[in-house]
Amino acid sequence: MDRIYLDNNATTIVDPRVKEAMEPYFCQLYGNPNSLHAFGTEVHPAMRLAMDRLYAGIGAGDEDDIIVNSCACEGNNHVLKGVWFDLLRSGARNEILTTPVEHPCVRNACAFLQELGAKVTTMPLNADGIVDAATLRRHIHPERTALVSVMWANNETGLIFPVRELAEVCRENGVLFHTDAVQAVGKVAIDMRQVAADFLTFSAHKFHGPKGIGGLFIRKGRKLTPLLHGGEQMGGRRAGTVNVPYLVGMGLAMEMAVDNLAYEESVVRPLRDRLEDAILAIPDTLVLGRRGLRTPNTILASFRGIEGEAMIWDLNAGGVAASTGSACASESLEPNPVFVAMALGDELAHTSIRFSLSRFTTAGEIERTAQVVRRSAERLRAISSSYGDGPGAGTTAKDGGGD
Ligand code: 7TS
Repeated sequence: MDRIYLDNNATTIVDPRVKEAMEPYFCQLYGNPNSLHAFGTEVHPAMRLAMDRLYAGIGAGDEDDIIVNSCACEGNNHVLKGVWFDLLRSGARNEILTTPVEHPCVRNACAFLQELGAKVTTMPLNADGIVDAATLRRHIHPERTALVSVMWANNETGLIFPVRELAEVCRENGVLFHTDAVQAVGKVAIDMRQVAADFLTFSAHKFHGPKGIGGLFIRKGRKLTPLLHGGEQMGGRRAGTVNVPYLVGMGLAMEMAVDNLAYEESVVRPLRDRLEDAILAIPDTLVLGRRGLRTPNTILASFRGIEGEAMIWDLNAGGVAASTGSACASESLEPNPVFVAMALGDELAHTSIRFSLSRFTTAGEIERTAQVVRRSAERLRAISSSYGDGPGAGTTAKDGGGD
């Protein structure tokens, strides 16, 4: 039985064309691009092409910088800690505004900076599960806020935050704006000529590129203290020999992700909706953020009376790979923070399952997943102590229902 991979928000398969494009740069064109001899210089055209593809992919201007780094965790840490050194630590403007549903690399870096003396304010989500411009306006104080960090699309719900408006509010107030666009690349069009963000992070392995390489957009003229000091790579903004094969792969993956945007809408979104309808046809289920603007590939569902972890194991046995939410927190058995932030209660927060599709997902896989999920929900509820006819019938009386 073929396995079905529906955990694409954790990572994606490397597109075979990307792998093929990377291959010559391991054993044939392996020079250090900083070397002056031919081994070094002969990789320059491929690097330039890859960089051009990154600039085009997010609509960056010639004078903006894109720093190639190791992953989005690095990019996000670079922004937050760089701004700490540049602005926050002097004390005059020492506040970061963020959200309760950022990836742990943002939340934990903020917590670390708080220990050093920064003031971190977490803005509440509105009823639709996002932070809107009105909320930001209520929280922003130009005399004390230095940086606002809000993700473009949430990795658990797929909900899209209004970054264009948020960035405008920041610019009007003279406050820096950072957005973690890891889950947005290849799902929504990104054009930094239209969005007044100062910093944006992305990661190749979320859009069918290799793991271990990412990028950080820095708007023209913005200062940002480096995280890694050393050589003059990336104009001195990020030391370390550039991973040429991975950069070549990330460039092509970015171009393909952008070319694929229409397919995401015309094929992936309807497949996602089909699976979502099948889930909601099961009693006492709900899907978070259904009314909002979402990326085309993500479902965050709750199955009342079923522990998320139990269902993941059961689905896995049935050949379907899903997750309880972010893989970075999946071993902690903590309630899902998105459920907590959306005030859906602790009980439901333990029942979350995330399905995330990609352009490689097929209609046949979705049909089979729908069956596996339905059978799994029936089986697990039959033995659940907190659901319907299970051994502990009647112990909870909470409304589920499709959102
Ligand atoms: N930011 C967001 C929004 C993410 O979803 C992730 C990974 C990261 C940053 C970290 O990216 P990396 O390049 O450092 O790996 N998110 C998930 C997830 O949702 N499940 O597993 C990993």
